[in-house]
Amino acid sequence: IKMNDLEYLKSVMDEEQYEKLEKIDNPELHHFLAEHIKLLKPSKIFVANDSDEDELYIRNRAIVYEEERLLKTPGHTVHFDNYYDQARDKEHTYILTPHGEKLPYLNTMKRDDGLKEVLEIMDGIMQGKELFILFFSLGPKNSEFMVPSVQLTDSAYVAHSEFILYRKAYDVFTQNPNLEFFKFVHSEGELDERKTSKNLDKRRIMIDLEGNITYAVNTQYAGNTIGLKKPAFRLTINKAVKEGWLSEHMFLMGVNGPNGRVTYFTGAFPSMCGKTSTCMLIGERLVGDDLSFIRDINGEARAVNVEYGVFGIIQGVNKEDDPYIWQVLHTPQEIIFSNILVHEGKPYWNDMGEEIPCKGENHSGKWWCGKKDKEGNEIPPSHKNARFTARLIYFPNLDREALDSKDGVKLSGMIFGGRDSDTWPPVCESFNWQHGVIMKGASIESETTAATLGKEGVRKFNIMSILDFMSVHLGVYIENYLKFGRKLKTPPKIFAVNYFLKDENGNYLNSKLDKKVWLKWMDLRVHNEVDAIETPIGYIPYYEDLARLFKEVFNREYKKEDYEKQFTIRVPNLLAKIERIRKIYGSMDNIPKELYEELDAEEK
Ligand code: SPV
Ligand code: MN
Repeated sequence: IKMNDLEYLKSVMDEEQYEKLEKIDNPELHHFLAEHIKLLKPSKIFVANDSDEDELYIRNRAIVYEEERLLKTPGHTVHFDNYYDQARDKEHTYILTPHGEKLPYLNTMKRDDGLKEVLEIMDGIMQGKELFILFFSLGPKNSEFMVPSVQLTDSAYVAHSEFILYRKAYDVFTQNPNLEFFKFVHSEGELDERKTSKNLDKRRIMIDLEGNITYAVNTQYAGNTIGLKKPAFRLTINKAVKEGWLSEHMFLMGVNGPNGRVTYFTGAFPSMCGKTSTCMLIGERLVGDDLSFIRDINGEARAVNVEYGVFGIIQGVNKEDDPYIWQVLHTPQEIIFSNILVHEGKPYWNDMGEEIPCKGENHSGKWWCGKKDKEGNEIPPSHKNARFTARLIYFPNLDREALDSKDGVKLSGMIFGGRDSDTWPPVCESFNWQHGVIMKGASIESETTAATLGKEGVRKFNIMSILDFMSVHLGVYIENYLKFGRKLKTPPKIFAVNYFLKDENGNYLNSKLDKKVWLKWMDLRVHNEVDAIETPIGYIPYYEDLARLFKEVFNREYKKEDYEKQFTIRVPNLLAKIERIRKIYGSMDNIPKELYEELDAEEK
């Protein structure tokens, strides 16, 4: 007998779970679920609505299935990923294109081949497991920004993380018949005795732009598996380009100005180049630390945080430099620590500014000081990419109103940063939108750090710090940016910052906190409250303004000789950079002519 999708769902689910699906009038959803349940073959199915009860059920499942363990502080848990599964797997992440077209800098595969490969791996993969069906929204609910999403996963840890990181949206599905939505399918696959994914050779992340669906399999690391985070990001970049808005790898923050004025900025930085430390600056307002949607609403650029929580790097978080994160990590709230060291129920991580015990359990299993891995490398207390997962509402610096605003906040400035020891000044404002998009955003180069494999200090091209997640042709992406700015009455001002300039002896020219002064200067520029020096690369600050700001912010003297070293326009290095960028884009077709015009003008 041929059953329709709802009849099929009813036949494989408990009554109570089925009823939650029946309340949603959406044949496409029912079909998607039926097809994937037939494929994945879970032994049990749980559908979560927005109730506290269902959320608690998921949290408890993570403990029952031993994907998380309780720590001493109430609400705190720890999760471990496989030792070789603790960062994004770029090599096995594919953008599926109709005919396997190669796109510059993208890892692509022919759609049919990619789907066949991943669906074969996933066939029957949830036998003996419980499938969780979850509903969330990217961006504020019932707003112009909202992208409703459904996640399927057999990992209670992934499900739990999503309840911390996103806005629950089962109600959006019940209230809106035939809602369009994004689909994320994940299976952690077979687990080993430590409850970490075992078959890493069959780890795949497939991004199907045509179906607005992503698959992740045989991995637990959140950057691969949390559908709403980086898998979704590839889909939203594609959607934004098609619809004429921006989906960006950017923090969103408010800068406090005179007389209670708040000015909002987004910022894009490659990892370990100051993104989190900028949006968490003491005395300013946090809205989001990773992903922003930016839309044109009545001719104004408006921005929202896509997420509702933080999946942040924990290495180096200490009481003095990161008071807000430190406070969050030391209060009894729901927090998942991942790939850190646990000893007697307490979490420890590298460079936390406290004594770390020489034993415990960490991302490598049972751990002791001096332990080496298979490759002979000494294993530190925590993985360099160890993380915490926490709700934004617990951050004392959160701008809650901005986070919940359905119209987002008015975006006045965009900041692009990178790690650059010898070329860019610490802060520089572009002449206009086009100049900023091309010469600041599309020309980002950043030097590799010890955090990634390979040689340190090698410049790497990273357009808008988004290259790892790019899902469309770079020319199309740039074109969309240029068009977006033309629609705005007053486009946001675009700035480039560089916190990493060095002198001839290799010493940094700036201290870690100087960025606060650059931010205050950018705020004044947005409001036309200071003049600036016009240079061939854009506007730079006058010494007197910075000296005044250093005094105001830190009560510190800013030496003229330091200013001169930092803000010298390094002509030969800048010319060399223009040549490198021209070469990079020269190897691609269909790059907007404006890009070459800007490069030529600056060179001249
Ligand atoms: C990043 O690497 O940019 C992150 C962490 O935000 S991940 O979720 O792994 O992408
Ligand atoms: Mn990120």
